[in-house]
Amino acid sequence: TTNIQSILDQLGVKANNAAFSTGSSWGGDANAESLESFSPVDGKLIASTKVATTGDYQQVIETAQVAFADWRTVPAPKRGDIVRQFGDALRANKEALGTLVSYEMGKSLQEGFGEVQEMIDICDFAVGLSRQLYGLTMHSERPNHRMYEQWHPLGIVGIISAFNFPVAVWSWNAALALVCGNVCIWKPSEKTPLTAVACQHIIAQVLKENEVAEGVCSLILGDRTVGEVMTNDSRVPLISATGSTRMGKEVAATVGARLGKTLLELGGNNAIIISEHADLDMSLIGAVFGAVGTAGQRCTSTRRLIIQESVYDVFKEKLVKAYDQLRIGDPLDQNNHVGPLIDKDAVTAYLDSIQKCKTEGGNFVVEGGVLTGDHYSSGYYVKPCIAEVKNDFKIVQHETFAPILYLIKYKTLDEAIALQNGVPQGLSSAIMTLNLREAELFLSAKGSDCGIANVNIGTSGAEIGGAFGGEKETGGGRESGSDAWRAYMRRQTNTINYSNTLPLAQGIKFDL
Ligand code: UN1
Repeated sequence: TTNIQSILDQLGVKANNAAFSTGSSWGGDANAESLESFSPVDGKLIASTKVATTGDYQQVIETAQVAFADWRTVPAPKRGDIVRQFGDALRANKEALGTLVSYEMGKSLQEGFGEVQEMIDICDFAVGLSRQLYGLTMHSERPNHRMYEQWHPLGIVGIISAFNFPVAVWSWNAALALVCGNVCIWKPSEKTPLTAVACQHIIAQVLKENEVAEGVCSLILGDRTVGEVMTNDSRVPLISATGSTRMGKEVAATVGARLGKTLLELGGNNAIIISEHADLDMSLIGAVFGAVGTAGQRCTSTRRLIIQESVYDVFKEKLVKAYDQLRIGDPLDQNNHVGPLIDKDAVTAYLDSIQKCKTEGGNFVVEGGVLTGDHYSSGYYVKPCIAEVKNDFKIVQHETFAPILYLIKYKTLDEAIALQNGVPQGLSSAIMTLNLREAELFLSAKGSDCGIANVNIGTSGAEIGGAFGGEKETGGGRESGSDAWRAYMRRQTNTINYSNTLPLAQGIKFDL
């Protein structure tokens, strides 16, 4: 078995009064409320930290403001080089950090390592980007004038992350924000504070070696209260938040009221269309990994399968067989496919959704349930289950963060696309087909309305090189690859007159 204590030691994570960090320096009030982190793997207390006070927050924000004044003047490629070193430090700590992610969050070890790999990849991406923060040049309508645009940093970027990707989502934001010249304040999920503490140690060491001042990367621990203080603070021009649609609506309203910027990554209700022209064996892997990977707790998890009627029964049979072979248990044991849910509330939500689905007429072809016994001591291990439903069931319209897969039958592709789009969320989508016409229709303007649309790939496991995010109740934000960096910068249009007269635009005459 994995020695968690030695991993905590390697990552510098220990029980103390820490509630915040501005880099290498840590603080916290011994009398503040404790923030305890229990592992969903075995229910044991891993370590406890403190909840940050408003005073702690003020200290963090003031340090960040001072740091920004300097950091914005560091040439972008130099900032990129520091992010490159952060990527190297992550490579050196991949095994330890990936294991802690697996233990604190409950995802399989492979997925824990995969998450750290995403961090390394975004660092590499950001290094290249640090020399490519391009603006356009335009031709002025006036003689001897030049027009161009440039991109400047925004200032302090507040990052609110969720438990399910406790470290990668922060790094997507931080790596881009940093090369763009911003400073960051990270408020991680209160369910996974220790992986955040570990990341803070890793990045702080790199910043220190490069003599970067305190305040460029800060961490603030606590529950939603501290998050609310940050979203209300006009000294934070951009709030990037990942989590539920309910949380996102609150963040959008608060930040919108002060006309700040938000980057939102909220719920998904992702479907795979399985056509009669699909490679069914390939579809099976995509569907099962999408539905049960991370115990159904990815925002990209596959929640619905929309299956053509002529292959419906065959595919259903394949699914039932595959679910029969799933090994549920300790995620640190690489023989297992599925680990626990994050906590008791998640188990309650899972059971509640199953009940609601049955009440609405859902037919379970693979039954759910909570596992009990020595191997499941935390009480958070549940059985991935499958129900035949109608797309308009209330529960099917809702994102339950658990391994519940819904099956829906269709006749025509138009109908399948309407079903796939017929939910409030719009994150990820996929079609399994070997038919070119079907694939292209699905990707066309008449096709999927999601931010991510795949062909012959499942809904989860997006690469960092593309822009990640979705439409409708998913919040509209785009993170990581492509030109997502623009969200972390402000655009400035510059017009320069090098003539010896002052002609006005639009041909306006104004003589003195
Ligand atoms: C999330 O669930 O919040 O596409 C992020 C994926 C991962 C990221 C998921 N690369 O499944």
